[in-house]
Amino acid sequence: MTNTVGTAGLGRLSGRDDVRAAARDAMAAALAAFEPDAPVLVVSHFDADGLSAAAILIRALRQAGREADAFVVAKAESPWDPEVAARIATRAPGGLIVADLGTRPDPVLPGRPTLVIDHHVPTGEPKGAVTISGNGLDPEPTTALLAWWAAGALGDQADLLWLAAVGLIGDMAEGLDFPEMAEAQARWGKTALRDATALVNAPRRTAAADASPALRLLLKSDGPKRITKGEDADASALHAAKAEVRAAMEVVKRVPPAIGGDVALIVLDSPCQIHPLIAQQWRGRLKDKVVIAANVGYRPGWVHFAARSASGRDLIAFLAEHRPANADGRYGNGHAQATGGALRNADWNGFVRGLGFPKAEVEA
Ligand SMILES: [Mn+2]
Repeated sequence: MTNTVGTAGLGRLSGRDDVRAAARDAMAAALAAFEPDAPVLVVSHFDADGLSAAAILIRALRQAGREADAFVVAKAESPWDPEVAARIATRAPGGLIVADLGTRPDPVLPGRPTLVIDHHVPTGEPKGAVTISGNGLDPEPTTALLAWWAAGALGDQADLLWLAAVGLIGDMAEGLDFPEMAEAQARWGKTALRDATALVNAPRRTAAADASPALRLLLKSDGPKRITKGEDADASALHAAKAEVRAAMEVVKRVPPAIGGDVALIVLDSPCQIHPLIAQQWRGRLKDKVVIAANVGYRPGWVHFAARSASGRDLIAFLAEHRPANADGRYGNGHAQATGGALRNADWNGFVRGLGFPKAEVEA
């Protein structure tokens, strides 16, 4: 069954209520296809948006009497990696929800009923899945807000709205015109929501990238203050993660960009996922450049990089033009203004030679 409510479906709807109703209907259709007596497995990204989406879905499903569990991808993992998909399969889910991990044509577990919830630029229409894609909507919802809309199929989710706000803030969509954001700010407080988001986003940037304390807090908390003011081991882990990331940023903040044509390249060497933060910082200072922050220390044998631009240029198209032959599904996905990738060292060397930065080659 293919039932896409997304780039084609949602995007054509003009009224906001229609978009919300479409997300609820898609969720109901997906759940109807799931095996009723086996657990629902929510596979999600490990950032604030992905984790909040997972927490919303799991809490709403459990509240409705369904068994539901999480599978959060780890550092440098993708559920489309065969070994990761094999680990997902051992959980024997009756249905799979793939949240904030991209919208791809190939299924994670072929033949298993699947719901895709996502807002990145699709690379195809998921085969045999129900899809809720926010990509192309104006304003564009993040995965957590889409999940909250979808969870409306399971009953009233007013108490979980703060989680949708955490996802919006985490993906820098706080300023978009969503009435849900204003409602969450009024009920739980702007500062508490922002501080909780910063904490929830910290563990995935650390060298170990263990997002499980963040997810546990999102699953059990009644609001952001439980996270910001918490003193248990999970809350302490988030504060320690934030300190680790701050120290790693301190080390690399003076690394100067190399400029070549319309590209600015900053090469870092850190086990922490700080390259997106550095790209974001330089984006504001080099407004006419394609800013690429690359990290040669994130994962042995690979170079991970983040690309940002303030010029409005389509970076997914830019990366497609420079795509190395061996690049896999990690390369050049995401959003037109915020993308990136991961390349094996030898492929990275070809990529930077092509961009005119031979000095940025690494030992292959
Ligand atoms: Mn997201």
